[in-house]
Formats: sequence, C-alpha cells, structure tokens
Amino acid sequence: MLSVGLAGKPNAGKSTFFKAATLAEVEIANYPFTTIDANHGVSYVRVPCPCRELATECGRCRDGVRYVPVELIDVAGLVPDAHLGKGLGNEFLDSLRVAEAVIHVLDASGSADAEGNPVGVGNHDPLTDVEFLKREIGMWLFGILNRNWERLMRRVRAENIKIEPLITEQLAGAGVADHHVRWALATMKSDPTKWGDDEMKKFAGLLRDASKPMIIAANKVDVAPPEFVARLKALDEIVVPTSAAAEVALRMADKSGAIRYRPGDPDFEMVKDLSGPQKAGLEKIRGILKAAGGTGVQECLDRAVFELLEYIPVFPVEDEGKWTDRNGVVLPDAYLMKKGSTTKDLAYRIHTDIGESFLFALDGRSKRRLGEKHELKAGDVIKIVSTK
Ligand SMILES: Nc1nc2c(ncn2[C@@H]2O[C@H](COP(=O)(O)OP(=O)(O)OP(=O)(O)O)[C@@H](O)[C@H]2O)c(=O)[nH]1
Ligand SMILES: [Mg+2]
Repeated sequence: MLSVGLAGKPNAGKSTFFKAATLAEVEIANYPFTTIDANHGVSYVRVPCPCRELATECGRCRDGVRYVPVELIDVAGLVPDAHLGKGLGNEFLDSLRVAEAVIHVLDASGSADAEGNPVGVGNHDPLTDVEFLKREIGMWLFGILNRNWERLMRRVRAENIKIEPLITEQLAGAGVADHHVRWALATMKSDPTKWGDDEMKKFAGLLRDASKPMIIAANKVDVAPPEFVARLKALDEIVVPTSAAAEVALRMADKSGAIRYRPGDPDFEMVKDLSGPQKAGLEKIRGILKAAGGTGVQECLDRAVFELLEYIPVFPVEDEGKWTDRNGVVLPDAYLMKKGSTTKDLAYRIHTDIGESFLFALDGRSKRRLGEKHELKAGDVIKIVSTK
C-alpha cells in the first residue's frame, strides 16, 4: 500500500491530523513530544466511483464517493538541528522510509515556538518553520549516505566498479529508488569520488526532493490569524489550510450517527436532534467549512497522492460488460497506479502471472481492445485478457 508520512515540529497537530484521517485513538496534547513511537494507520483518498454510470450500486462507495486506502505514518516532532541531537534527534525519521510523500504539518496559528512549546496564538511566525523540515530530512539522508561513504569510494576507485548501484543499495532502507539516485547523480554533474561534505549534502538534498516530495498542511486554521494563512498560501509550494481538530469532530459525529458527513465534503447534514452546546459546536465548525470549502484534511491527502505523486485510480474487472469480478461483485477494486502506467503494468499489478501471460485489455466503457502500451487514464474500468 502506498504510504504517506506526517512530519513537522512538535505540537503542530500531526497526531490530530492522523486521528482525523484514520479514526485511530492516539495521544494528543498541547505540549511537545507527545508522540514518541510512530503511529501507523490506514487512511483513504477520495475518488469518484464509476458505479454511478451503472444501474446498480457497487456497495463499496458512499453515494458515488469511493475511498481508496493508503497508509499514514505519524512520527515524533522534529526540531531545528535534530540531526545534531536536538529534541528527540532525527533517528525516528527511519519510520518515514516507506513514505513516498511527506505532509508537513505546520502550526499556521503561530501558537507554538520552533521547539513546539505553547506561546499563545499569533506569537510565532509560521513562515520561519517552513524550511527547517527539508533541511532535517536532507541531513537524515546525508547521515545514512555518510555511514559507509569512504569505504564505498575506496571500492569504486580500487575495483573500478559502477557507483550508482552502490549508492542505491546504501539508501534502499530510506526508500530512495534507483531512478532517484540516477537523477540526482546526473544533476550533480561531478565525480562522487571527489566529493566533500558540501557536495554530499547537496546530493542528499536532491535525493530528498526526488524521494520525499512535500505538501504543507497549514494547520489550526480555525484559530490562525488570517494574515499568517495568507502568507503561507503565497509560498511557491502546495499549501492546504487545514483544521485537523474540526475534521476529528466531524468524523466522530458522523460515526456516532449525529451528522452525515463524508470526509472531504464542503458541508454536513444534521441527522439527530442534538443538545444546544453540541449543536453550537457543530455550527461553529460549519463556519470553518464555509470559509475554506472544507477542513482541508482530505484535500491534503488527495493532493499529496494525486497531484504531488501523480497517482490515478484504476478499476480492474473481470466482466467488462457488467464491471464485476468472477463472483459478480461490482467494481471490486480500486488501484492507485502512477500516471503513465499502461494496461500491462496493471496486469502485473494484479498478478505477475497475469502480466507475463498478457494478451490485451478491454476498455469497460468503449469495449475497445487496448494494447500493452496503452496508457491508463484516471477512472478507467479495465478487463485484462491473458492466457492464464
Ligand atoms: N485549534 C486547533 N488546535 C489543534 C488543531 N490540531 C491540533 N490542535 C491542538 O494542537 C495540540 C497538539 O496536537 P498534537 O496532534 O498532539 O500535535 P503533534 O504534532 O502530534 O505533537 P507531538 O506529538 O508532540 O509532536 C493539541 O492541543 C491539539 O488539540 C487544529 O486544527 N485546531
Ligand atoms: Mg503527536
């Protein structure tokens, strides 16, 4: 399953975001380093369900909104100079190694200092928190790279072997892939055996940009001074204003049956008659939704997966007419595939055997035959025909 990490300074709301997105019970508190061991959970990205085009409902979506699982990882808070041992250090970043993208949860309300200590709303400039996470993740990768660097370079010089596989092997545990290494080496345009610390740090920074792209959740918008949010939104990055606290409240109320709210919706419906204070609390949240078009939590996950990482949802079926599997289940699966994936990639994703014995694919809408190089589109319903 595709993994997304949550990182940022202590007290920014990472665990609140995690709870909102997974409904897992985790510790949340207004002081730094509440989380020590990483939380792992299942969250979902939101896609339109193709069953709306059929006469039958699939039973797997909520009124045409399909939620596709992704893993979410909530790690301990990171402070500036964590790589020098500040705060809890940076070793816990190892739990981000499987993350393909990082959501930088930033306290947009300015209510905590750089180390996460509460200082009261508006008393810390959130813009000063933007850059440090990149530096720390870069330094974490630099640390991994540096561990055996001299020995590796001696081998390269003595045995005249290729450097790229050695570096890839060294970084495999950090979730850096061979194409990331190839791209970063090509960008450096210099001989790694002659690199000093500065070049290695630059290289680590490139590897970070390639392997851990980031999106910013400007959190606590419900209390943030509007000018703080406006300045964050003006950054040259993907910035999504969020209220993780509002999303927790809405999802809990939906789960209890008090309201009808689908994660990511711009509004909700009251279902039960609630007490005055409960109703007032929810109406206050409605105000936050109205102002921003949603709590931002679902938008943040969706944009990380679909915009930053460029995944598309694809629906494999065995009956291209009825859009079912062999047991008659309508649209049984939704796969997240990288943009640019082909019908053959989908066949391999279903099973190696199916990939190896691929004949052709059928488009569930046009019923046309598609060759192995045919590029998939978001929302495609596809049957793979193979000899197996
Ligand atoms: N007003 C408001 N408060 C929030 C929001 N999200 C989180 N908080 C509060 O911020 C404080 C810190 O939340 P946590 O989720 O524990 O933060 P964290 O980033 O996981 O903190 P560490 O685990 O210590 O790194 C708590 O008091 C939360 O209730 C939000 O959207 N709005
Ligand atoms: Mg936490």
